[in-house]
Amino acid sequence: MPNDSGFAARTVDRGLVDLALSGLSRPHKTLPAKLFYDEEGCRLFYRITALPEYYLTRTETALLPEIAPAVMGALPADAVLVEYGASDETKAAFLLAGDDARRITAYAPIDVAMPALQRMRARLARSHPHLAVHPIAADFTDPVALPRAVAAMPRLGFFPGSTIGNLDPGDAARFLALARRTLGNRARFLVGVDLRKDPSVLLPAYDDAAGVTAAFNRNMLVRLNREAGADFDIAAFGHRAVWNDAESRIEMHLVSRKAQAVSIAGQTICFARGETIHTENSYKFTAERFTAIAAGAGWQSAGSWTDPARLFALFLLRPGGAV
Ligand code: AVJ
Repeated sequence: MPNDSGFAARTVDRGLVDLALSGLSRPHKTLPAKLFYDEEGCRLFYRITALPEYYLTRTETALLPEIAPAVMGALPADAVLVEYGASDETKAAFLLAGDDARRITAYAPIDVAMPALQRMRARLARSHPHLAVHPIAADFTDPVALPRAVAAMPRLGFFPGSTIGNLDPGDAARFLALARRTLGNRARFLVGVDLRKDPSVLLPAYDDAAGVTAAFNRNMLVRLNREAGADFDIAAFGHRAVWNDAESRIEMHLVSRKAQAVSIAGQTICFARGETIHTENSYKFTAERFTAIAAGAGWQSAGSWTDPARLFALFLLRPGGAV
């Protein structure tokens, strides 16, 4: 609808504007990693998972069918699989394929993107007709209420992909404690964790030769231009991946290639040449470190598995530990 000035009003997502401005007003500019995942960001992430340098998805996916019997065999009958950050059912399907898979009779995928959840439900109705699917549209770092239909069932939590590495240590501990409450006393929780390793392996995984990760990083600015009324000159920002050894994390930054000013919904943000926007942390864990964080959140280890090169690990947690 035309406004008073005669121009078509542009739809601006106020929440997104506030989120962007708050991060970009800090002395060290930041933007939250969850802003990566619009439709195009999800597409780019899928391309990342298939890159030769990005060993994470491939390694975890190879482990899942191997460990499924041990994970599923320990479950009580009539359990619900609760997946945190489930953009599709590919990984869950490995758990649902083994001999003991029928112990899982319900699946509650949690994700912020409702359209993806709906598509998933439609596919699962064909591929797993016996499974009751209860999509939950939510940010998994918020407290999640499980649907009444699954409330009485024992729960297997599933948090693959080392998405936990996106959370700062305090947030990771809080998330695990929240999941401990949501999943209850008869729970098991299977968590995928990327392991600490040589930066010569880590850095290319976050700065690939084909430039897909660079496009994924820059897409955040494309999104702000479209949805937050911003005017970023996309080509004026470079992609940089950094290994921060003291924090044990890969950082992704967008580097301003020149001194420039950007407007976001009418507010001006100035960049010096070389100044960066910190867009993501991806923490890498030792087994000891992950187990310690989990213990602090009320979980103890019920098993763990890794690939021969020790790139990636899956931890099966059960209630216990210090809390
Ligand atoms: C989806 C958070 C696990 O940190 O490896 C991939 C996201 N960022 N390449 C990761 C990501 C850059 C990914 N996680």
